[in-house]
Amino acid sequence: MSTPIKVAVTGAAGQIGYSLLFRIASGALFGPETPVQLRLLEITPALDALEGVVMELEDCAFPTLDSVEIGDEAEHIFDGANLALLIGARPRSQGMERSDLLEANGAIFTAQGKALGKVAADDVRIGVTGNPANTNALIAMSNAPDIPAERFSALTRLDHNRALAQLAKKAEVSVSDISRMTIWGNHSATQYPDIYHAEIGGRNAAEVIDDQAWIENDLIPTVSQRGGAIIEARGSSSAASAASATVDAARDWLHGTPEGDWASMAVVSDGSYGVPEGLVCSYPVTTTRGNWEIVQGLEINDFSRRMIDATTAELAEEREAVTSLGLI
Ligand code: NAX
Repeated sequence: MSTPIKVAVTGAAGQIGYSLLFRIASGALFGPETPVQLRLLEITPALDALEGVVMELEDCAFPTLDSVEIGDEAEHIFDGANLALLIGARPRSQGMERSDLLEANGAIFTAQGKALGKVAADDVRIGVTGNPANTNALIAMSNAPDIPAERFSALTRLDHNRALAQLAKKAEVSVSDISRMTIWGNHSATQYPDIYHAEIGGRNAAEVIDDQAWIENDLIPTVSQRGGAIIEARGSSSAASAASATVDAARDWLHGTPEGDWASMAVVSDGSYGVPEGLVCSYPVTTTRGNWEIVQGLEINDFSRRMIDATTAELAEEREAVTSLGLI
């Protein structure tokens, strides 16, 4: 067995946590030879429930689970973390304005960004799942100036996986026949699932499908509104699929995207593809050993341009809102 990896998870007693922790503890992220030390952060009232989750983790007797530490103090839980998965966030309650939501989450992600900056391991990578994920990542990143901005990302892998599944169904192929799917922009209703560069068995997916109406009226709304459809059907928001996407995203980030393929990840923009610099925007990226690079040189057609501009305009508005709240 190799040196244990410290994985911090926030919102650990929540729905996503309940799927995610068992995947990580069983070796789905680092394999059967790497022990994992889980460090779980919750708000004080949720610590009792978290104790119950810890009992269940113990009862699984996972050989790869080295230890579990729980608590409600970010600086204690993030101490030495090599990977921090920030899942816990304040959901929008009835009557809450968007600015109230940004402010409530701002308080969480400023504090967690500062704590990570103080105590996380030198090689820490931080993945934000809690919504509004892109802007929460921007807030955490801005409050941890000693951590390189490239170490932060927000989750758009669930949207990516949803788009893969829809395309596979339409083309009557397996998801494993599809490569180079892209989600651009914000993890929100404005996100843009782009299949103009995707490939099915090595052929251009948009050409194979040859149905622009399906792209505009079916694929894009189905993927961007999938979260709402799941809430309606299940009575609560997507959890297992979000946990699975969180594992996929972290695994690819740390271990690399497959040769010839890429992943969608919201990362800090360097201005590529006309996205304003500094926004945390979903891009097609390739990764190797914890580093990512935005895929360059893709031709952007007029339709894609409009879609990318709309979703990045929303990100820019969110940035303005959190700037005026003094959060970044
Ligand atoms: P739950 O409400 O089940 O769990 C959230 C947990 O976070 C709760 O246990 C709560 O006590 C905890 N929490 C709140 N504030 C905290 C803080 N300051 N420190 C530590 N823990 C804190 O939500 P769940 O279904 O697990 O979803 C978690 C987040 O993921 C939500 O913001 C949700 O909107 C977001 N999602 C993001 C997705 C994505 O693709 N980026 C998809 C799924 C999900 O909707």
